[in-house]
Amino acid sequence: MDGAINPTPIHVERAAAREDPAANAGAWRALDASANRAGEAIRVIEDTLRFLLDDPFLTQVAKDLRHDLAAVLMQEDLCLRITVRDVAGDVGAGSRAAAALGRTTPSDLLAANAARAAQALRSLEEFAALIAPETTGAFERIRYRLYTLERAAVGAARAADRLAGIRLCVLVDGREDEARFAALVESLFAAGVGMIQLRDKTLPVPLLVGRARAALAIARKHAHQNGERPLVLVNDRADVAAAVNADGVHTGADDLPLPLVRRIVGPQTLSGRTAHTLREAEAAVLEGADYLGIGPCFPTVTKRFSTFAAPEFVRSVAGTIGLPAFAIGGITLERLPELAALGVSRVAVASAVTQAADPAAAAAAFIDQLARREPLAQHP
Ligand code: TZP
Ligand code: MG
Repeated sequence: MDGAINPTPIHVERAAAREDPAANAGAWRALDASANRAGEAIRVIEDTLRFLLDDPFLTQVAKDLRHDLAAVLMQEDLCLRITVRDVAGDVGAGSRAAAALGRTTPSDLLAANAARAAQALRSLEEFAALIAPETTGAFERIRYRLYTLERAAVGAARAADRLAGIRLCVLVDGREDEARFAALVESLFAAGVGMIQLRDKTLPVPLLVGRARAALAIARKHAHQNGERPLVLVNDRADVAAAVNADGVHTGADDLPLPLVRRIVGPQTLSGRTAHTLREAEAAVLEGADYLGIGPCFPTVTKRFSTFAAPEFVRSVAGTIGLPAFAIGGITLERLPELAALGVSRVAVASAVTQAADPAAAAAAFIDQLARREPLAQHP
């Protein structure tokens, strides 16, 4: 029969291409180029996380991805692709998009290289279908892992920027009435507090909304010339945070899962998460948290706990997680050196500030002592 009417079945062509690389040299060359591109792009992501963002955990995630890609590229004779490489004969070699390489920040680098890696992985998937169909699923899985890494990496870069310079978060309850609450918040912002978290487990929601709005109005009055102002976050209630347009929401294991928090508060609002173990901290990073609360470090009057964060846990989060992490629970001025020795540079404090005779002075003392620690790395 005529080949145009009854073409060779695809699976026969694929089998032929697989047995004889030359039979489908174009697909092999596309696969070879895509393999190189994907590996290069993931390497740039890894180096950005490693050298610009100092993020050991996400660097490891990128490295695992790169190694797993290399392992897939060794399967089913895919390493034969090098035999068809023809750099001199590549009609696309040397052409460059006009706006290429106009990258200025770590986020730009991460976004550009994640896009490049995703495109290359999609290309790998399509061309592998012609040569080694068994491997397409593996390329697809790597592409999905890349999307998760991208979200976490871009989020970590953004969080580092947004929380740069903020080392103290003060947890405030609703106080006896809004006037006293407003006076406390006003005095904290005047003392230089850059972040508060409204945490009141007993206040009815309408009153919580009122306190959050009041705090945001006070924060706006404390705007600096560059437009930055103190941040107001809401504990537990993503709905309240979204409704009042708060700067963020802080949740834990008993609250909504992080992806659902994000659905409620949208892309701009900071989403913080409490972690009690390194695994929880890593999961929160991969699920898109903007910062972590780690603890409880010490016994506290504010919340009852049966177990406390081991120093090794605090040290491991401080040493491996690049996302801003606030130690929490029973933290006093006197305990800061002990925490600093574990690598902690940010703390979240309630009673030591809000139950002090002079909360503003207590907050100022925390800010002062935390600022004496080595400055946080500033990203270009
Ligand atoms: N999560 C862990 S400890 C804690 C929370 C909300 C309470 C922190 O308050 P304090 O008074 O600084 O110990
Ligand atoms: Mg909670």
